[in-house]
Amino acid sequence: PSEVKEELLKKYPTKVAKKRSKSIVLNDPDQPKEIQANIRTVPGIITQRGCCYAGCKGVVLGPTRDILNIVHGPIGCSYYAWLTRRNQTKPETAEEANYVPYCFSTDMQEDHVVFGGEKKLTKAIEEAYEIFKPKAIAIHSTCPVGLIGDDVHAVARAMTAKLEDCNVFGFSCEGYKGVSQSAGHHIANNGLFKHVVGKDNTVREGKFRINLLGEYNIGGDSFELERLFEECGITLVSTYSGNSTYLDLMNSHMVDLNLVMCHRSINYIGEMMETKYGVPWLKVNFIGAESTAKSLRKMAEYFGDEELKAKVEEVCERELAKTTAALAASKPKTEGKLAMLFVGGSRAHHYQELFKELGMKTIAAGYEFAHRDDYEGREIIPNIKIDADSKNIEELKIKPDEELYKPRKTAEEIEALKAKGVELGEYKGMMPDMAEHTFVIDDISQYESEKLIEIYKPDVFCAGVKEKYVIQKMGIPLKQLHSYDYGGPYAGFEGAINFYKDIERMVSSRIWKLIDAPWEKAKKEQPELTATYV
Ligand code: CFM
Ligand code: HCA
Repeated sequence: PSEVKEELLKKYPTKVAKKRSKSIVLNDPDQPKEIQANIRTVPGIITQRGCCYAGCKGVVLGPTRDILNIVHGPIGCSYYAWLTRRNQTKPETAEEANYVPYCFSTDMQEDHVVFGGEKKLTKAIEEAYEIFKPKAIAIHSTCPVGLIGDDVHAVARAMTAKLEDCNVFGFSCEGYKGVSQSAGHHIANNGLFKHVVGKDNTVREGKFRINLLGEYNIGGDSFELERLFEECGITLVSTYSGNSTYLDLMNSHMVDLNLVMCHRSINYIGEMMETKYGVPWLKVNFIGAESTAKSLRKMAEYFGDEELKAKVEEVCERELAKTTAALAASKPKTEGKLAMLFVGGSRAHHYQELFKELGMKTIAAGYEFAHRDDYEGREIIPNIKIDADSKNIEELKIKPDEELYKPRKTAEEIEALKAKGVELGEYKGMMPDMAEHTFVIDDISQYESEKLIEIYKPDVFCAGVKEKYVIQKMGIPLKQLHSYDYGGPYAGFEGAINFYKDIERMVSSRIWKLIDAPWEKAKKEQPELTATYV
């Protein structure tokens, strides 16, 4: 494996190789576990990353159906992100507001860049309000807005004062803020916490009230989880933010537990809600049948109610019988195969569970933009160096709420839960779950991906749409773990069954090996050209 690392770095200029070297770690008990993450990509390298605006508007805010998201910027920023993330939503009545299918943009032009875009933004808000009468409007700034200095927050304040019963708030989530989507998550978390959470203090019905943080309903994942909570007798107040509504988010501090799926994108809300209101959070993983059962059981243990525990047990046993049968059908074809996973910030960890169930080994994995704690565990947070790029992102100072702060568990109860394996406010990261002698690579480049593929010839490579076609042309099936390639859901028990079937098909097909990539074809047909063109 150390030769593999050398091979990945060999072609880089010395300085680049030195830098990339710290982001490529062999998961080995004798090697230091520290990985370099959340730093700028070397210019010129083909990265998988997106931008801050994508993390704020596309990821965190986008899935809430009745917050009207206006993108302040050139039309391309909005158009490119229009419905591409596959976050589904299901209004409860035909009349209920749903802005998810729409694309709202100020369509900034050159003269706005020269003379300012605040007037145009004000007009866009007025127009949207006139037509839709939304309860909330969020403004998302893209790169030029920050460069020319439009004050979207002043516009938002003025419009909140002017419009009747409409909360307008802005996000300074210009694409270049921070080094990746991750900055946008943080900005979105801060904005939601400042402008939305805590605005509705109604105590909702239900004995066991929770939120599900960091689950965005891609391909219908949240629907499957909602089904499970309902069957177990759990009241889901809000999901952040799959299939969510503005009202649910405003009420979300009134729960007794936050479950955290995607730690990277939403841990800030979990932490802030705990500090201000006393709601603890529990890391879960609903990807994989066994992980789903384990997560549900932990949740039941947290509430400690015997009836709930029995109900959860009943649901798990019934569902596990189905997933076990499905697995028995797929596993003979998947067992022993190799997978590589390079996705944003959580799925590269969570989906290893599904591959384990299929008997497949994850030989290399990494995140596009996660931080060291998502790799190494939260205990290293105090050791993370805060660089200038991170300092750029506001850290909210949160204090306990004078009326509503109420710790949900005593210190003794928290200790007792820990002894039972239910550790609150903890995430141990991806590395401890990976096998020895596997590679962990942060912000992998296209070049490094290609080298890894040449060396290991994995049976499936998991990444996004930018990687998909290049890698398939290398003869390797690529499973999109962002959009699910138009499939899913993959969460929960039903999701596991869908995943087993889809992966079984992908690793059994020889189609990609039978097709020559255009450059291979050219080499065969006109060998004399290869020196120049290939
Ligand atoms: Fe969390 Fe996500 Fe992910 Fe993410 Fe994303 Fe996504 Fe992703 Mo694409 S919130 S970090 S910023 S699990 S959009 S639903 S698939 S990169 S691994
Ligand atoms: C984003 C969204 C994305 C992109 C997916 C991809 C998603 O980061 O802006 O690269 O295929 O999940 O839609 O991560």
